[in-house]
Amino acid sequence: MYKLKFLVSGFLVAHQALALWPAPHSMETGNSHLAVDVEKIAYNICSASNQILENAVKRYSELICKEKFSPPLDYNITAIKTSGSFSTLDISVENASSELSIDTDESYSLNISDDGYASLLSKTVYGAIRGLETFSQLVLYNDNHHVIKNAPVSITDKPEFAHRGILLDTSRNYYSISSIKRTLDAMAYTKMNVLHWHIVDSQSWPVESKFDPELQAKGAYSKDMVYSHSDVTDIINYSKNLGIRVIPEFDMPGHTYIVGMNRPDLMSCMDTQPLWDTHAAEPPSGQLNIAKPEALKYAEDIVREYSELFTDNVFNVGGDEVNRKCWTEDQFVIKHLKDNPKETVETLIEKFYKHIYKTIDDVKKTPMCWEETLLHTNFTLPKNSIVQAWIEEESVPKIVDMGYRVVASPYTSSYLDCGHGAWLGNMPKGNSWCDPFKTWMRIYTYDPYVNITDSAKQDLVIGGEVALWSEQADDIVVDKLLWPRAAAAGELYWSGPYQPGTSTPRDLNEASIRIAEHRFRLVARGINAEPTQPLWCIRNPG
Ligand code: CP6
Repeated sequence: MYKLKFLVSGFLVAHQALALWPAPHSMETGNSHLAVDVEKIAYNICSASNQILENAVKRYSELICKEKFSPPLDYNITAIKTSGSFSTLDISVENASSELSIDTDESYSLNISDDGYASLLSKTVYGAIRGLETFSQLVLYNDNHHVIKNAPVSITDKPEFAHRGILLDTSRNYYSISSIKRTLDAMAYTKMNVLHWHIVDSQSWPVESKFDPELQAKGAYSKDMVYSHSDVTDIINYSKNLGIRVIPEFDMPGHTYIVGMNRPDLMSCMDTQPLWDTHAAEPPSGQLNIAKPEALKYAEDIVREYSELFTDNVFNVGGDEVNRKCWTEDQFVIKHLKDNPKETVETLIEKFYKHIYKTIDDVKKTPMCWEETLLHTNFTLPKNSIVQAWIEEESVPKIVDMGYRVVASPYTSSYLDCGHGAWLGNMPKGNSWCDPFKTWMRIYTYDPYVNITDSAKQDLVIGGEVALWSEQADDIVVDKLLWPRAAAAGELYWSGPYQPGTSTPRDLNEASIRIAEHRFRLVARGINAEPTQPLWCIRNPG
């Protein structure tokens, strides 16, 4: 019964409203269908412009010319009768000079009249990019012709959350630049706007370092598996053209074993490999030795070099899964504490963070970190910090209660890497972190406002991320692990968790048809996204 209802309602909804993903803030549609000669659409920039907007118009006009996307619902529908033709898209932005940041206004309005004329209005070029994506989703292919259905179409749209991200871990396994760019493309198709680049970790250091070239020489898996400074800049520019920010993470003081390949003198507990599980969250164990001033200086050098390379205002210094035992059992730390009886491991941790966050302040960046830095240390985190929750849903209200901005990514609904078993002979059988598998529906139905009723506190929830930790992922499988599940988060954080104007959760049944379509759209655009259901369900409603 349930299935029957869901198929019927999905069918009706998809035909009444156009199947956009993510759902726009508001949309009105009519009954006219317009024929489109995609080669002849006039795209006019009717306002101030810049290179990013011109690039976006060129990109979308080419995409629309190339794409022949038939929504699966239309496969067995005969030719749509058109009553006019589409000719012109006029684009106007209010301010062509605004920067891409957490404060960027991404709102836009798009109106398509039933006589074939459309206007796209936005405050910024990034809003125009979101509107162009919507426009591209309205141009469909039916019976060997392009068509815009249900004109007049009137859309006003804006994101619920400013930060809508994907974490990509390029340390456990390497990702080619082309696979990162393909991922960025898919993010733009889904109106996601932050690549959280977890670039280094204990297992490899795949990025060029100028202050200490031995770091990547000894830390990368191979000399081919290194992002040079110019590769990074290329990826940042590519992202910026899509309206996507790149926030790098240089995780410290834990998750740093690889630094010890080059500078063992700066490290603690590098020698506990058979006992890694008592000294680290995963092998290999090794943390910066926080009792050594040289280690603090080295961490500072990392922040200084990469905060210059990565141009976004936010700089993430990790701080997750720090293991105290790694230091309480370290001979150097033990001696240091004996010689300095006023100090403890906790005061050393505080001193380490003070040094790092002062450096971030010196270089005029906004710090970002994992929740442990705020919740599990005595360090007073600067109030402008952005804290990323991952351990439990309850961390989100805890962080906003303390007055900090939060990015939600509880592992219970945000971790895309899990579900295919333990990855080492000596890891426990099964993995409670990973169960159950995170389906698109589980991701979609997470409520980032859970247990936060105060609207000022809700405003501190600036968005969320899904994470592709890469112990068992690389560029061969990245598309199917990310898509379309990441798109569930794309709509959650763009459209918000509730039906417009209510506190009722979004309708999974209605979303199921649209996400199935979005998956086909991603495939049409070269992303190897996995299907969410048999085609039969879409073609045989009821
Ligand atoms: N690596 C780093 C990881 C994880 C984290 N940090 C992680 C923890 C639990 C799960 C998945 C990933 N692999 N640096 C936690 C933020 Cl289930």
